[in-house]
Amino acid sequence: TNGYHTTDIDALVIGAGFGGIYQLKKFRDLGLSVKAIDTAADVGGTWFWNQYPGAMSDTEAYLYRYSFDKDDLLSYPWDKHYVYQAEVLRYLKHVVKRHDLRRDILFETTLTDATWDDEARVWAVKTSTGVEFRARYLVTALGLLSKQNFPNIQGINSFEGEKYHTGAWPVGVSVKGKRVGVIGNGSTGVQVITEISKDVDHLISFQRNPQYSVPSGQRAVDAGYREWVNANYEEIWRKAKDESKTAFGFKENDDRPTMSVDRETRNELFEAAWKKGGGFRFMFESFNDISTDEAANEEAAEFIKAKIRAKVKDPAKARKLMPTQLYARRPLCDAGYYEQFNRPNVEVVSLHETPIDQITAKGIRTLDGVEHELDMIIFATGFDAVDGNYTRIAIKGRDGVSLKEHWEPTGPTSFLGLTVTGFPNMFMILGPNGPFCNIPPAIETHVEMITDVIEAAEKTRISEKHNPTIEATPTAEQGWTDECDRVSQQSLFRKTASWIFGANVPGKKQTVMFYFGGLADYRKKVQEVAQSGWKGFTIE
Ligand code: FAD
Ligand code: NA7
Repeated sequence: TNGYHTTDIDALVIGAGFGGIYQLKKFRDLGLSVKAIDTAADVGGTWFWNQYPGAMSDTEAYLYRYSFDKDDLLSYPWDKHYVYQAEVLRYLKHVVKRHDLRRDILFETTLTDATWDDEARVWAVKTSTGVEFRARYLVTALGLLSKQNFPNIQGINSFEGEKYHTGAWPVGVSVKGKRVGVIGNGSTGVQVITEISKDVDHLISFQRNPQYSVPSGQRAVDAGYREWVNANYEEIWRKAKDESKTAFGFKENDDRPTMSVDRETRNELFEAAWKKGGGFRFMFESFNDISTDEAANEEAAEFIKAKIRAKVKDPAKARKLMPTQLYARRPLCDAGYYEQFNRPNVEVVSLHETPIDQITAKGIRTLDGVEHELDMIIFATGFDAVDGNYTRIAIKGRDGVSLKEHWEPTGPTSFLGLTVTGFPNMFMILGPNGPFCNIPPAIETHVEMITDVIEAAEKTRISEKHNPTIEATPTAEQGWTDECDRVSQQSLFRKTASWIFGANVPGKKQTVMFYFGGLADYRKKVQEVAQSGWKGFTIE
């Protein structure tokens, strides 16, 4: 009647990245009728969209994957310590094939509008292709780093060359022999600059705030290492999930403050971490207070700055690459980033010294009047993170209140990063205030909890006319929001503007977006909720 073709199903999953793929499988295992949809033309999520040169995971390969499929863990090959985009995409396609999931995924299909029907107790979900799903359960795996952030720079549309956002990188673009400008130098900017500098004619990195980056330690995997991983995989995952905060494959130091050792020892420990490689490792393995104590933070920052000074030969370039903020964003690592600036064809423009005036037909003009002529502009300007994909679509819960309206007064809130009061039977994978850590095990934790609570509710379903509802209580949502706020109080990340606290997009509310207590503690809380008979939820 409304022009839509209606399909009744038990569960609908939005998104076909790491989160959606696993949720689809779990629903199918539960015996529910289920479909997944994605705007993208194939599976992969992040790894479908981010095909820019150099795109790579900075979680080590052995932990940047699912843990649920034991046989696959032991047999699926990876030949480097960090996996590049193409390999992660290949892996996710392999998982989809292995579990025969593709037949239930609709691509190039976007959720535009979802409304809770309180009488029928179903979600009415409209899509861009004219299909309306009526689903008893709705799981949104929309991605926390998925909605691209384009800066609002004057003249952006007048540029006559090529322009791309790294998060929507078209396949087949070549930078060879071109004059390329890169705006942004976070994780993505660092990766793209490191990869393309050798190929371009000329590269200009436009940097607002220079970042701290440490070596990744990328290298080939030898057979002995892989054997060791395979022999210890169970234990490796147990430690990552249940004993670690970041789940990056090392034990965070819980009891050694930076200033508890003398300068020489301190530098030895920094040097050892630098040699091992890995951004999270550098920040969290040697000392317990780099991200919470300003004096400690400064010690780590000074160590990295000395490395930058030593690596970058031209003092003028080195000065522009020198960070001025706290070392308190998602820690970066690279495979030779600073070294690229020793190439004569690679320049850095400090946007603090010479801000962008406007983008012109020919390139980028800075306020000193210089017009930097370019063939291509790469926007490595990040994402409207965490809630960006939620607030741009119309999701309406009980009484017609939208998620956007629910979140407007306070910033995005949830119970456990999973559910929101007033939105029954809707679950987010890595919604606001989920754990801040390596993502695949966080996703598995979410998917498994969602599946378990739905399984419990399904047992109460007495007839087809009585659809159960699961809803977070207002007290539970408020309690979790307060807890996330409390736990993040000490973090220096909170004092440094970045996507982690919603501070990278102009006009966006700055607020707590993650649980900073670590994955192990998070999983304990989830287990307590399950064991208590789903305290915090009302199941009817
Ligand atoms: P995504 O992979 O983002 O998938 C979400 C999907 O939902 C997308 O395909 C999107 O098209 C779809 N979608 C969104 N809205 C709609 C809609 N309305 N209708 C239909 N479909 C929709 N994490 C780590 O832990 N370690 C790393 O090393 C790491 N490296 C990263 C590097 C890059 C360059 C980026 C961008 C992210 C990285 N991440 C990393 C984070 C990464 O996003 C997660 O690890 C993981 O891939 C997220 O999976 P997901 O399924 O939750 O979301
Ligand atoms: P980030 O970390 O948000 O970095 C974005 C970069 O873009 C950063 O250097 C920003 O400068 C810069 N930026 C953003 N807007 C502008 C404008 N208007 N002008 C100039 N420069 C701008 O995104 P990434 O994609 O690198 O990484 C996001 C996550 O994805 C990462 O943590 C991994 O988990 C994967 P700023 O520093 O804010 O001054």
